[in-house]
Amino acid sequence: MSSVRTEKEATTTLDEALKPAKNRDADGEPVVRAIKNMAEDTPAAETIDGFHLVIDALKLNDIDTIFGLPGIPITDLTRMAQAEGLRVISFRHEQHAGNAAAAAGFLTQKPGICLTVSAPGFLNGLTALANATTNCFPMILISGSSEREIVDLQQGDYEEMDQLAIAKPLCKAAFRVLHAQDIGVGIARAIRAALSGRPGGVYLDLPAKLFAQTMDAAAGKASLIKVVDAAPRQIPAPDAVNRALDILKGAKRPLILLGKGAAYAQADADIRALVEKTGIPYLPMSMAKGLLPDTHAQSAAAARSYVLQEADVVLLVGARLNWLLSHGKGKTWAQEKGAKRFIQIDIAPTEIDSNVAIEAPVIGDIGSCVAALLAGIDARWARPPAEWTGAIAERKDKNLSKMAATLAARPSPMNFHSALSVIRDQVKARPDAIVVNEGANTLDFARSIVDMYEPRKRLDVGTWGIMGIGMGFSVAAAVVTGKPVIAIEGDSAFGFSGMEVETICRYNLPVCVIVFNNNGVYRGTDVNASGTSDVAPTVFVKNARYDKLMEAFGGVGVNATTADELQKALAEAVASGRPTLINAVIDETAGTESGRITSLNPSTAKKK
Ligand code: FYN
Ligand code: ADP
Repeated sequence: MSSVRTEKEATTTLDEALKPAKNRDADGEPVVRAIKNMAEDTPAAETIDGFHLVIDALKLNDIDTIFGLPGIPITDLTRMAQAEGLRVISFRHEQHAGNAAAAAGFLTQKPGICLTVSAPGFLNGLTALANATTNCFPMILISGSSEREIVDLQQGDYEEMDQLAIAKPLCKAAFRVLHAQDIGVGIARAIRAALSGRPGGVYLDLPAKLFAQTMDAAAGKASLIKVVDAAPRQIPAPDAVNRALDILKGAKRPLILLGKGAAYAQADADIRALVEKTGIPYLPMSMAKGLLPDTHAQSAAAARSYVLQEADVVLLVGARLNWLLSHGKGKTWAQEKGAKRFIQIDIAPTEIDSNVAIEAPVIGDIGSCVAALLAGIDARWARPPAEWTGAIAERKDKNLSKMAATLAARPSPMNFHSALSVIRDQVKARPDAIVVNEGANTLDFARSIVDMYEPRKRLDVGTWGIMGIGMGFSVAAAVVTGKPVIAIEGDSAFGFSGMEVETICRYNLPVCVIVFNNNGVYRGTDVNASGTSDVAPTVFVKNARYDKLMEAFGGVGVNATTADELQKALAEAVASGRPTLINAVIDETAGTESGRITSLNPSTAKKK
């Protein structure tokens, strides 16, 4: 059976399937859908099809939103899911639907669902699935696929591809369901794999034929599984906790490093208590900003280099010693001065010693681990020496006042600092707003300039430093939280997902996109050394009006050439909740190659 025929067959049952009275079983539960054979005078035994088993299995597990893009063979699944009360957010490209699912997973601790068509749609979603896995965000990519018999014999089916095999190395787990009676198990396994242990991405392959399969409705209902305790608490071993406490107690210059795992864990009160009761200075990784307000006296963010070099004991909470932390080695950590001692809280035991020796691993979920450490901190706890906290405060104050002076300037045209100072003030006024941030310079400057005040309010390029998350993350943040979203976008970064402004307008989401327009990647001043008429590879159309894109779909577009114009437009956007795009015109000479990670760029690193 071809996938085209499958969808056609399914469509003949759609009108019937959409009748509300048949959406409930005798108990009024929205669990199974009965489809009757309309060709017969007497109704056949009540049956349920694959479409509805998928929908009901998701609903049974409290999944209320699907991000996706319809097409063969899942078009009817999107329609039926919507008819059954799921929120279906349709995108213009699967990568952004996938990014939305990943962000939703991070924000809610429920796996975000991305639904795509076969082969090309699946591949478009795969980047987001791999990125979610890399970032430890729980999501499930559900893709329709072509017929197994034809794919396996490589006979050239419509959108033929062995999707399961391709997905496997790029996610935590991958499953395929061939029979309607296994849909419940397939979805339960996908949910468990996404949420348990280190969260991540899961692929679920649903061949077209599955959707039209029918089975007895009662048996179908009985086959569904409500997942119990999908992310079980993992209590750390008492000796591991004591080992960590002993090292922490002996520290002269301790530091707590909070990562996005700590933000994901939703153990906000205990994490704050751990920091405040111990009195230890802390450094948030970018997506951990706001776990404690960035203005907190113990934040060492503005003395980053100093604390990384000088700390003698570092407690990592949901942060990996990967490239973002210079692998715990080298100049950044002044390792030549003598070994630093590391304590690491993580749910994944294999993360330990991945880059440097970890003297005290504390394995478990962050909530349980932090609570266990807290239990060992009593009134007799000796706070860190004033010499250490004082030295940090001194460096921090110096950096903060230098930054304050830079932010106060009002150059024309705007530079990154003057534009970001406006956004900083707006976020201070609306600390519940969610900031989405991508780019190179736009990312790096925004990270240190825009203070965050609440947990999980900052979504950015994450572990891979990936461009293209902007509009997908923004849509998810708005849909999942209902809060205003401020997307701070480099002009290059915005280009990866820019078409999704139509999605933002279509669902009338409270998203304000600010494009930092300096006419190119990094900046707009590169020249083509070959003498041909093409512009340099990093240069875009000069003076482009990104605001017109938003206007094209009925949103508000503003061209802001001064900080005052930007401030007014942003305040109006946040107050009104209307989809808005502000084209913030930035000096095209502003911006350095690759922002603050110039050293990773082989040629610029060599020149330095
Ligand atoms: C931080 N700083 C501040 C403040 N906050 N100064 C004043 N005021 C405030 N509020 C200081 C901080 O002490 C550092 O100075 C400096 O600003 C930068 O701090 P940041 O941003 O925290 O850290 P840094 O060194 O830039 O790098 C850390 C990083 C980060 C590697 C974790 O760069 C990062 O997340 N990079 C991701 C980059 C990425 O993915 N790019 C996308 C691809 S772009 P010093 O203490 O003096 O060092 C493709 O080209
Ligand atoms: P950052 O980029 O902010 O440094 P990372 O993504 O590198 O953060 O690290 C997040 C870490 O948090 C991962 O090693 C992951 O295993 C861990 N983690 C995620 N959720 C939990 C949790 N609930 N409990 C314990 N560890 C967690």
